Amino acid sequence: MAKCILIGAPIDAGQKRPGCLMGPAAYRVAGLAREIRDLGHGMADWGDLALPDLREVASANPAVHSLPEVVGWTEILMDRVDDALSEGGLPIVLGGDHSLALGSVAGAAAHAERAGRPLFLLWLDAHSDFHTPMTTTSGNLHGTPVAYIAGRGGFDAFPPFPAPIPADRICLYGIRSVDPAEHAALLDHDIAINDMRVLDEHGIVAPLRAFLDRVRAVNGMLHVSLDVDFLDPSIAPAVGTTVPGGTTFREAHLVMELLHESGLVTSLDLVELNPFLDDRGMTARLMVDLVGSLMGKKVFDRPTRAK
Ligand code: 4U7
Ligand code: MN
Ligand code: MN
Ligand code: MN
Repeated sequence: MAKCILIGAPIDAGQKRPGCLMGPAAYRVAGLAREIRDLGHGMADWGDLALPDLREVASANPAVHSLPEVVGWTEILMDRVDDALSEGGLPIVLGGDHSLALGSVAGAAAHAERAGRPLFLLWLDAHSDFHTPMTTTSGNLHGTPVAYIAGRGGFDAFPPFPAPIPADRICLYGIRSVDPAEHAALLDHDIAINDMRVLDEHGIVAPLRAFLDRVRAVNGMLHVSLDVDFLDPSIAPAVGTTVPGGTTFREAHLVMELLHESGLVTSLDLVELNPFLDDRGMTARLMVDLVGSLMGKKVFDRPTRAK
């Protein structure tokens, strides 16, 4: 059984549409803690983090906004996620926009390095989030974490990423929106790109199993970053960056069920939920239900028979 640690990260500085900062509250209202406890796991809620005092940091790209805020969140999240892992916990970071992954994955990477274990990253998202602060045209830093994690340049304002994750340990899964600058950079990196075309053709199980096998083979740690827009907007409307053609209810649950069976997940982000855009809490509830599946909830629990 896992010891789950909820870490609220009410951050919406990584994009421009207000509302993501209500995410942690919505997950609590939707019963995330109860869902986890009822499955028999340990559960601690560390509450919401507060933004530390801001340092003055400059950006060479005038489009970038809220840089000091995002740097501040990165520093505190890095520290807290590292702490949660060091206590033997499974940190679940409640966002907040996806810029929080700059910090959460950095914290996991710092811990993995000390533990002497390789860290892998599964990025469940409609977007590749592979911009650097120099290439983003929207200026929204929630579109940059994968580049930071992979060790790309242009992040001078940020703490150096503890141990950049080699491209072949990163798996993008579900993507269907990639900007030209991201596309060009991705061609230079050996990242597994399971876009929706790949998932349509091969199904969602085989590419995920292949990645999980690679994690298992080297006793890796696995950080999963779940962006609400991974899901089709028809079942998950509460997100500012909807892209049609996302995963269905059952596909998303199957991903979570496979992750549970693998026993490999060591940290998790739930990001981009904007409760202000939700329809009677349906997206918050769905995200809680998905975490349930990730933590072992089954449609029908078959007792394993001794052979
Ligand atoms: B998210 C975008 F232009 N690429 O950079 C950008 F399409 O965390 C979107 O995945 C980024 O939701 C989306 O602004 C970031 C855009
Ligand atoms: Mn600490
Ligand atoms: Mn994202
Ligand atoms: Mn996205």
